[in-house]
Amino acid sequence: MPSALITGITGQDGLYLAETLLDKGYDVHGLIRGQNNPKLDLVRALVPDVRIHHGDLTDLSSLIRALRDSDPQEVYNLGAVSNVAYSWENVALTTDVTAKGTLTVLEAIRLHVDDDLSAIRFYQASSSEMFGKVTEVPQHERTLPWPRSPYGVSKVFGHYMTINYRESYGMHASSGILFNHESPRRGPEFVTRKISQGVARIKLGLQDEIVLGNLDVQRDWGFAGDYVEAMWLMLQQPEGGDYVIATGETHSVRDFVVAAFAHVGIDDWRRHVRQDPRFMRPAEVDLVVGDATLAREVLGWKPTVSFRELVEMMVDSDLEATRQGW
Ligand code: NAP
Ligand code: F7E
Repeated sequence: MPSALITGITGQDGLYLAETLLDKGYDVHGLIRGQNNPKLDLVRALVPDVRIHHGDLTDLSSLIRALRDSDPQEVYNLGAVSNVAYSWENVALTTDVTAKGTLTVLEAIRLHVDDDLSAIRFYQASSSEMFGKVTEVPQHERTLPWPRSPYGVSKVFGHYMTINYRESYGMHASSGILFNHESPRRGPEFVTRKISQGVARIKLGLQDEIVLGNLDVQRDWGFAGDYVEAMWLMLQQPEGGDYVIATGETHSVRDFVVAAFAHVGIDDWRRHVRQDPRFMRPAEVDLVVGDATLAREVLGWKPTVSFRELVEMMVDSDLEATRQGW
């Protein structure tokens, strides 16, 4: 039975990836941080077969211990301070976890496997945020990065460290440059879930308005369940590589708002949306759209959920959760 260790198991992608790997017959191990992590119960409820290891991306010895105890053939580094707005307010923490944390995992693997770096295949969760102020449209694997946030800068560091370990040590290290992917499990601090939760509550008469920042920005939004399959496919290739994972379609935050309200039969969405500079960013990523040709040709990967299906899935899930009082 192949074995995999996932950092960031409590996050949106960690949970979907754990389910995917368990379905494929893997022995799945997850790294959990903190002495009383509130999301541990969620992990135990959704993926009870995952074996838990305690550790932190900023703590090298905890990572070496997790590797020793799980003895994985594959390591998926999904752990990060992943909220872009928060990364300006916590620059040092973001750098420690999202940038240096990646290097710490790579070093832990190097120390754990001694000189046989082919023993472990490594996946790094890179991001379209690296493209920031885009230098070309659409963005592909060789598009010049121009990050616009401490989070984006940290991801650029992790991305190139991953490439460097592949080139320096011949490690099977891959980097998935994933564009925004969402789901009913998305944290409510991200705009899509904030909208789907807000629309559900407005529909059920529990709230009047949603307060948002910039409605004009455009993102390439896909479904997280599709994107974790791409992570696994990367590690099944004969050699490590870098792949853009995206739908190739772009929509504005306003499009998401309109589609979400329309789905619950509310046409006059303007009555329920207020803009507040509090949710504007010091530097914005105005438009990202990915070219996933390489992933389609080499990995045989393509998205299966459309923008409209994604919006409806998230709103329906939040309607159900709100009705049930979850
Ligand atoms: P998420 O829901 O925010 O999950 C982040 C995970 O990182 C959580 O499990 C969190 O644990 C963990 N973490 C935070 N600090 C840590 C530390 N010091 N040590 C160990 N773990 C730590 O993020 P996601 O959406 O699943 O994304 C997964 C990865 O893909 C992240 O690296 C993200 O930056 C990257 N990414 C995401 C997207 C997207 O659209 N979702 C796109 C591109 C790249 P706690 O629960 O304990 O906080
Ligand atoms: O913002 C605008 C905001 O926070 C999307 C992370 O997973 O994807 C994610 O980062 C856009 C931004 O995601 C609100 O200004 C308007 O332009 O949902 P978000 P993100 O910043 O794109 C990338 C690929 C990652 O790698 C990250 O880890 O929406 N926006 N009003 C708002 N955003 C938020 N959060 N809240 C608002 O009220």
